[in-house]
Amino acid sequence: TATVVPVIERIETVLVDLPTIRPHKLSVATMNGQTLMLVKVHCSDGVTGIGEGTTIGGLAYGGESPESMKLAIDTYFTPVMIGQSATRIQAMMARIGKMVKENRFSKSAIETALLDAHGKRLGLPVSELLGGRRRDRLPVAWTLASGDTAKDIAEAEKMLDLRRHRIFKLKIGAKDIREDIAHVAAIKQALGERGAVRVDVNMAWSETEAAWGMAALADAGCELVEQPVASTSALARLMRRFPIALMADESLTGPESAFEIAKNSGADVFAVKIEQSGGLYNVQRVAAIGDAAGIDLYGGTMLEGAVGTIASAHVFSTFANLKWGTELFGPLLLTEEILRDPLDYSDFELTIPDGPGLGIELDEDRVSFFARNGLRKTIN
Ligand code: MUC
Ligand code: MG
Repeated sequence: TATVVPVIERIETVLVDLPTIRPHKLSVATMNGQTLMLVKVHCSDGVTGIGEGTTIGGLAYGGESPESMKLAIDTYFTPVMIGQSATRIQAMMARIGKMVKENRFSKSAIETALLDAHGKRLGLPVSELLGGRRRDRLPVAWTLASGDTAKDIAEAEKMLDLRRHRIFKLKIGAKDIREDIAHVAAIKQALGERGAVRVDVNMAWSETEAAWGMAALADAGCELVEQPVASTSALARLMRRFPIALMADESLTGPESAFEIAKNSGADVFAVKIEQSGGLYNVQRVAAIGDAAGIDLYGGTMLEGAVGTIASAHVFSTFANLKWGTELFGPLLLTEEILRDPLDYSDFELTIPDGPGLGIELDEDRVSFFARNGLRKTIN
């Protein structure tokens, strides 16, 4: 008998607004909360997959917002997907790509939901659909971004005591460069060898500021600087001039940009993100380019909630090399738990779930409770 291929029947989206544990201050925006755009893909075999999209500070970071992702999926993705095979995920992403040119974050959310559904259908974790995990746990960095040096030191000490994090990423670039360097130096001095210190400038510096700043950061004991400048050619010019690793983040928007950066020797490290790359398969393409070019990998975040974080964890677990660990702490920045069973963050690492699909289950009551007004009915 012929196999009956499950098809996509229905797609739902919802915005979920959650508070953060404290204001999160980046050079581009201060976040007091995070909005999760959750998507559910219902298939004809009764299987449902979940995906998530987030941004940082609404439209402050890039071209998509949670609201625009919802609109794009409801209006443009859904008609292209309904009635199509639920199991041919790469063909589906190519089909969507023809109708939707940009919208990488929305594509990541949809691809996550398709992979979650397919994993549930086959009884396999998403990591196994992607070639198989090489590790069950991932080191997780914490971002210090309260805007206050003493508060940041106290927060880092707490994380060390809890054995939750020992890699700290400091958000700088909003203040005067000398003040920022003094802030980094004070934190590194307080932590010593107990904690690694890295910084993310989120493109705030000019090339001259970056040249001065990178030398000073290296002296302060900072081991890595993330996207000090916006321009990719400036990044390339800053390479190898200072004893500090240079990481590309905003410049890395998928395989094509990965290839360009690699070709121009434009980074020591890639901050790989499922949303920036436009999905999990694209993340694997970016990782392959990094590996081929001798560029180290780091598992980045768009401060996703549990769904996007665990989708990221599954694909990062398949990397051959993950030299700089991950920053998959997004759920820990939120005051509210939306999973039935909370994630396991312990001993400085996150455990990647081993159940089918993403291996997590939403607490639907809590999701409905925090759903944006008027949309509460659409998720179930
Ligand atoms: C970014 O630019 O890397 C990741 C951690 C964090 O605190 O903000 C992000 C975004
Ligand atoms: Mg960054």
